[in-house]
Amino acid sequence: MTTPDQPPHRSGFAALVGRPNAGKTTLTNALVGEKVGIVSNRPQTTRHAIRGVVHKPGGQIVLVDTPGLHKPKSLLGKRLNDVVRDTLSDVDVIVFCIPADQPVGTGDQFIARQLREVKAPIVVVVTKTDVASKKQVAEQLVAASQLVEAAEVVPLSAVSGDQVGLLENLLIGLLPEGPPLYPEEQTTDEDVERQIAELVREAALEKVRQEVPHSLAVTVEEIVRRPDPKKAGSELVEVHALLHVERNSQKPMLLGKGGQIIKAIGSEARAGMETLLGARVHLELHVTVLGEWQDDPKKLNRLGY
Ligand SMILES: Nc1nc2c(ncn2[C@@H]2O[C@H](COP(=O)(O)OP(=O)(O)OP(=O)(O)O)[C@@H](O)[C@H]2O)c(=O)[nH]1
Ligand SMILES: [Mg+2]
Repeated sequence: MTTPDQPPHRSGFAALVGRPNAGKTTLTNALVGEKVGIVSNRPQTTRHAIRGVVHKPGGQIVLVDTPGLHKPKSLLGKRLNDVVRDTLSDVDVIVFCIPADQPVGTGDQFIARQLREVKAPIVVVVTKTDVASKKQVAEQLVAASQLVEAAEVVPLSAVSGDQVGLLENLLIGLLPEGPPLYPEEQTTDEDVERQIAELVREAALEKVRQEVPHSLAVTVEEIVRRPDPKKAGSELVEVHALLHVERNSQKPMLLGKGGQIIKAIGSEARAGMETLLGARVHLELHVTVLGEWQDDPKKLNRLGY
């Protein structure tokens, strides 16, 4: 119920779009206050639309983090762009992310053109202000405003948190009146299996040579939960995951000398899983070759893309 001195509750969907590496997922995680999506300095880290829910007394924002829009070089790339386009037609607000530390370029113009057909209001966010000079940020704000007709332009840093709260209030103000769409305790609709697979991919992305990240996909083959023999009343979760690469030559790049790299991937991913599950995790990783899967519709379907 609303009273005259209490503004109405608002709720709806806000899609984050921008070129690969713009900081969309980092911003999503900062707004939600929890890790809902994986982050890396490699482009095309995010490969599906991820919902993250922001709960505030005055409103609820359902963020939809999307893959970076780019000129596709493979069937996977085309599918990723389709995920973004499907999302755009169905949200109340668009958050167009443009990094402060990189010049506005053809990639941003390509996205701006896609946004011309969208009816929802656009908030332009200049991201990563913590690593840009004041002058750079000011210039970027001007360049960004010229790209699209924006309802608002906000410079912020998801890493330092500067202006993130301001964006949150602004987004709530742009949503329609309505009750919460998700229950208070829910922060994402990602299922545990996918989150586990993503943690493995995240741990791998920055540990391998440049060519591997694009060719890497992770599937979870089995999750077994049993009582933890070392801790009464707790669970021990056994996870079997497969890391798929496209070529035989990429296998040793992922394994490393004496298995060093895969070991490091395993221990980082396991730590993330233990935080996620609140239980001890035993993680088994295997590397396998799935030839040229990025351009094979059947293989893409099998991998969930
Ligand atoms: N310094 C700084 N780095 C940031 C900030 N936001 C993101 N980054 C870094 O930028 C890189 C890309 O961040 P992501 O959040 O994965 O970018 P994304 O737009 O989701 O990328 P894709 O999923 O590939 O489209 C990572 O190395 C982040 O740590 C920020 O506010 N400040
Ligand atoms: Mg991302």
